[in-house]
Amino acid sequence: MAVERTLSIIKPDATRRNLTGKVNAKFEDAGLAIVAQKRVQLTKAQAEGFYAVHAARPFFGSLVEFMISGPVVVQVLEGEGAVAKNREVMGATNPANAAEGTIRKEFAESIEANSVHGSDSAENAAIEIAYFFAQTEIVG
Ligand code: RTP
Ligand code: MG
Repeated sequence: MAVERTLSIIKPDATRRNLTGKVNAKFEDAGLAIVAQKRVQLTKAQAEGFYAVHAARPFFGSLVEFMISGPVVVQVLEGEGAVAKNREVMGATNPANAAEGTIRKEFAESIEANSVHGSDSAENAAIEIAYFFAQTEIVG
């Protein structure tokens, strides 16, 4: 499998509880390297733009408000099959359905406040990485 990059976001419920290091340990233990990382307060426009694909969903407004409720850590993860591997480490969207040992099983508070985001395809990963990072900020 090829080396890939994926976009990860540590969400406000996790930064609020000082879980950035514990989440990062899960990624690194799984063989994902953190090749770019920054802590930012998203604006409403940035959050709406990032989640534009979900604009018609009933949870969109609530999701945007949640994502701007505190700082997030945006990061680029790199490794063999990074997109799928990251989603495996994250666990199911709803923590009630997440497997043992996954980030969402251990840390998520709810289906919305579920601690992490991860790109769902290599194509979307490239778009999402470019949304937050300049190429010069990614050091593999
Ligand atoms: P993500 O995009 O954050 O990695 O999560 P995902 O693919 O597992 O979930 P997705 O379906 O893309 O939904 C994006 C985020 O919206 C929130 N959500 N709330 N209230 C609800 O029913 C609901 N469903 C989804 C979650 O924060 C989810 O991660
Ligand atoms: Mg998604």
